Amino acid sequence: MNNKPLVAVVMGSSSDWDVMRQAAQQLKDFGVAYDARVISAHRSPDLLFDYIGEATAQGVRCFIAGAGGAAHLAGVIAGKTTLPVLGVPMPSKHLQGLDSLLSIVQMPKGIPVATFAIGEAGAANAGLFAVAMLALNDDALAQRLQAFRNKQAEAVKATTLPVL
Ligand code: RP5
Repeated sequence: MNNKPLVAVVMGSSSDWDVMRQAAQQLKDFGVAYDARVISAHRSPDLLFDYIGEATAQGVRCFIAGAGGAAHLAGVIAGKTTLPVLGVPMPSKHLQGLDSLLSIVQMPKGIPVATFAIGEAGAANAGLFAVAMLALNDDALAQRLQAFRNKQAEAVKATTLPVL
C-alpha cells in the first residue's frame, strides 16, 4: 500500500470492520491504495470533519462509508464533500440492517449517496464500484476489472449441477 490513498473507507464503529473489510479487500486485490478508519458521525463529529478535509487534501477520489442503525455517516460525509460517497448499510441487531439501509438510501434531494446492499455483498460491491470509477482514468485497472468479470463468467459457464 502506498501512502497516497485513492479511496477513504470510513466506518462508524470497529464492530463494522468484519463487514467493511470486504470493501478494503477488493481495493487491495485490485492494487488500489486506500485508507480505512473508524470515525463516528455522532460520537466524533469534529474528527469526521477534520478527516474529510485531510483525505480530500491527500487526493482521495471517493469515500466508502459503512454504518448501522440511524446510519448518518455517509450522508454527513456527502454533505461536506463533492466527492462521490458510497454508502454501505451495516446489518443491525434489532432490524437486521433495514434501519441502516433506509437511513442511507433515503437521502433528501441535492446530496446524493450511492447506496449498496446490506452487509458483506454491499461492502464488496462498494469496493468494486470504486474500482470501476477509478478505472475510467486508468487503463491497466480497467483491464484487471474486465479480467475479474471474465473469471466470474467462466465460473458460471463451468458450473455443472449434480445428476439426479
Ligand atoms: C453505528 O452504530 C456503527 O456504524 C455501528 O454499526 C453501530 C453500533 O456501533 P457499536 O455500538 O458496535 O460501536 O454508529
